[in-house]
Amino acid sequence: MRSMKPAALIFDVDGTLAETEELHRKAFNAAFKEAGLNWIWDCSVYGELLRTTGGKERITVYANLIGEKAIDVPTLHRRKTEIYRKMVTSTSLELRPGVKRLIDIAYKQSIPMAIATTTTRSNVDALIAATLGGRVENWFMSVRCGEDVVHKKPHPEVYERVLHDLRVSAHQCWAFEDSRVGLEAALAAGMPTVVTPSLYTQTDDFSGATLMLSDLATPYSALIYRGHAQLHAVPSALIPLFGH
Ligand code: XBP
Ligand code: MG
Repeated sequence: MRSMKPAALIFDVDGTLAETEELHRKAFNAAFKEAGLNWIWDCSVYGELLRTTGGKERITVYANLIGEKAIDVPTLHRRKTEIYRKMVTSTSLELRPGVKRLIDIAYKQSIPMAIATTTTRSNVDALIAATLGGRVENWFMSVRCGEDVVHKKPHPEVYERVLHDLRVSAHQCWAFEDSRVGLEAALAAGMPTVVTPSLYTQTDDFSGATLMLSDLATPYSALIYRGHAQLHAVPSALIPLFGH
């Protein structure tokens, strides 16, 4: 039986903590331009490419798709990461509604928090410094990123690594995700999952999620999903965390 107090809260980053994918897309395009490539990923192309998790993997899939062979993917991606970091620190990026409040409440209640993401670690460092302030380790007891795994989401490896770090059982924790691929990873790791769909994932299939919310600030609101208003009961273990 699930205990009342969650053993840990494990957060995805892109799309869940903040709406970052547009910044990623712009950083990719800027890196392509600098490298003299005539590639422009518009929103619709990027939406398709997001099915591939991980920036290096995404560049490789696209290069294969258009038959471009002579691409130095690691160098191109390194530059994209530098550009993205600068964008994060120079833009007034905000956490999604309710994220800060949830983190503050969990912090005060000494509930361990962690990060399970497919993005690059330095992107996470920059995002946390720009939004929560300070070092990511000040807030999160385990931070596992794209570099830490062989298989990125939807494979559960990144969640399994976090669970191992924290020495907690999957079913006693809660995952927070925004996408189908992320949800699949969390479910495959055995975790109940709260989904807050983001800009690029509004039409994803979220079957299997324990709870779906438009954002973490409005847990009792109706979520309009695929044309239907859905009311969700917040599981009892999470009620103290939403501050209502
Ligand atoms: C989302 C991703 C990432 C970013 C790009 O990660 O798929 O690949 O789009 O980041 P999350 P990199 O698991 O946080 O939703 O270029 O650093 O890979
Ligand atoms: Mg995500």
